[in-house]
Amino acid sequence: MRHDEQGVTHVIEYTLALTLFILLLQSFTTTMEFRLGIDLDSQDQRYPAVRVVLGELIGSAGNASGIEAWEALEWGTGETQLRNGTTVGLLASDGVLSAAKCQALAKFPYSGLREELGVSDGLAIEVRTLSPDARILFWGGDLDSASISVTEERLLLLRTAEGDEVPAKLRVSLFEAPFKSDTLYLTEIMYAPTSGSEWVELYNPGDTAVLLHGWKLSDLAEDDLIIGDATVQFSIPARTAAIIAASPSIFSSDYPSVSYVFGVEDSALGDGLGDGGDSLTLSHGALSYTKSWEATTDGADGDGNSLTRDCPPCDGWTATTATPGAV
Ligand SMILES: [Ca+2]
Ligand SMILES: [Ca+2]
Repeated sequence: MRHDEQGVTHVIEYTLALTLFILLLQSFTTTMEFRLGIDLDSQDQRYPAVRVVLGELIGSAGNASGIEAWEALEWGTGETQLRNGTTVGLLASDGVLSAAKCQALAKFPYSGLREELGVSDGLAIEVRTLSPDARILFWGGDLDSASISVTEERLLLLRTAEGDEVPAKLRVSLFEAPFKSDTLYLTEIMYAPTSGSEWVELYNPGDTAVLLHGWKLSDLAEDDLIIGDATVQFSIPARTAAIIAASPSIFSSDYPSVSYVFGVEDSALGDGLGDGGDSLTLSHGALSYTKSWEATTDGADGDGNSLTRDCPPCDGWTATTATPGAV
């Protein structure tokens, strides 16, 4: 009997030892997978990638189709892009960051520049002066909502508009986060102009340019896609207001100082914005915002005023002096 009991004990001990061994092996394997997983993860790929982006941004003076003063160019869609053998060198000029080029970056649409730089992650670019500690430029996606981010910094000189050179920091981040949807606000409606063209104002509050492809204006009768002249870039730069006019040429001759003027598919916003009252919707895919008015209660009914939104995201609208292109 004792012999059998010993045998059972040995079997139990053996089983326990085997179980322990398998558990240890499993946990070791899991750890290895975890470690290998981290090594192969895109997180680690971001470290070299962010250095490549930094190098691209400051690696040369930049040259677009032979035009070196490209900071004056528009960067929506169109022929003038950085590809096809041209160098990126977006922010540098003679090895020094250029304030003008930093400003010009606000005209670059988000997807366009990421494509130029070969980035599939979220991308943010920031330039700060060191003393005083002040932000000169922020371009890119919403870093605050990033779950993972990799940042690389470089100390450089920034040449200001006045020609001074001050110490600054260029910071590039690649991150994983839901992309901030490109959002435009309807901010002003001239539905009953005393003369000239009906127009509406759209404002881009973001840090990157918004491409206008697929954005639509609709009144109660008709939908119109926003369209651009083939000779102009089809985007609204960061923190800029643009005008969509029934007749862009008439609007531009009335307001020559407004830089960003686009039209719609035909020569009317909807079927023409009703002078007595109407409803206007700005939409893109699932995004949609509608403003309705009655001339008798809301005003701006042919007296020279326009309906102006109290602030870009505000609910309130006021009949007041028209300020096309300014928010
Ligand atoms: Ca009208
Ligand atoms: Ca305005």
